[in-house]
Amino acid sequence: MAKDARLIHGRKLSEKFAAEVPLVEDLLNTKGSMDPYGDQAYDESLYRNDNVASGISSLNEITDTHVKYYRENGFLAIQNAFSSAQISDAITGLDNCISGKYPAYDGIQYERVKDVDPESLSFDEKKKQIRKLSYFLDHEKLFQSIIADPQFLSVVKKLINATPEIHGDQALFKPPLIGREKPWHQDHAFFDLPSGTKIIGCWIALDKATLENGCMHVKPGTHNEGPVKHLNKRDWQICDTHLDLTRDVAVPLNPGGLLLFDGLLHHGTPANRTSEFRRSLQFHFTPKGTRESPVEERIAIFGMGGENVTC
Ligand SMILES: O=C(O)CCC(=O)C(=O)O
Repeated sequence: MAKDARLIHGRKLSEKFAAEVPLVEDLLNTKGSMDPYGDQAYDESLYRNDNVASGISSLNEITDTHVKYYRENGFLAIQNAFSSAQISDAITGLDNCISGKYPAYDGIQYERVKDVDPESLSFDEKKKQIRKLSYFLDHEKLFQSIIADPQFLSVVKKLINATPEIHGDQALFKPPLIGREKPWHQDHAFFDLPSGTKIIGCWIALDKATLENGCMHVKPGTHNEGPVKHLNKRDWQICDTHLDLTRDVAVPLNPGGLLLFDGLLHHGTPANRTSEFRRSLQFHFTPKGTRESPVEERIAIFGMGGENVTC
């Protein structure tokens, strides 16, 4: 897959839109990049903990009822989707990418921590400053047991009702104490894909994802309400004052748990202020043969650059 075909958040925008959605421009004197937004204060009531999704217990339990549930709600949680061997391979694969085993690998993005060049730190200290890794599939084979898992792919195929093709690969670290909030958003707002493309996000817990350390929160049914305008605030996000917080459902997962969700579903994660990592993998799939669309189309649908915004 060509690197250009897989966009990460806010990248690859024409100059015209660079002021609205910042490019990850402030590259360090190293191979990594720095989070353009940083850890900003937010209202903690944007995330409720009183509605918690349970989901089904394994990939082979999926029935037509669950497919219907996904279509209506825009998400499905599967508690024991991947084995401990698959999860441990994935963690080793990420460690390999971080340790410099693949000299051409340059997909690390760090949390914005002042005055520290993370590349100068020891392996363990460096890991604690990583926000995310992208584009690792071209370098590391250890993820194959997950992304080529026939049961997993068969569930993805059922849910998007098409042969799936991978569009993006990321690992989201939410490191201890400094892992920042990812405000409410729709993933399609980050991808230059034609309107109406069936995108499915597959979020896989590598550590226990809890209410305390920043598990996923979703708003059931919002995927059926169309694209909404995003603005550039604490991230490329939905306006805080446009959110119906009564619809928030939290999705805690154990390692190996999987959240499948529609590219238009409103979702977000609070910050991690605990002393534990909350690492995850995130893959996006689209129907095979889906082609990119111009960035202008995406901005016309999702972006407003903050005009008439009161939040
Ligand atoms: O894992 C997270 O904290 C947020 C993931 C997410 O929603 C995203 O990157 O689009």
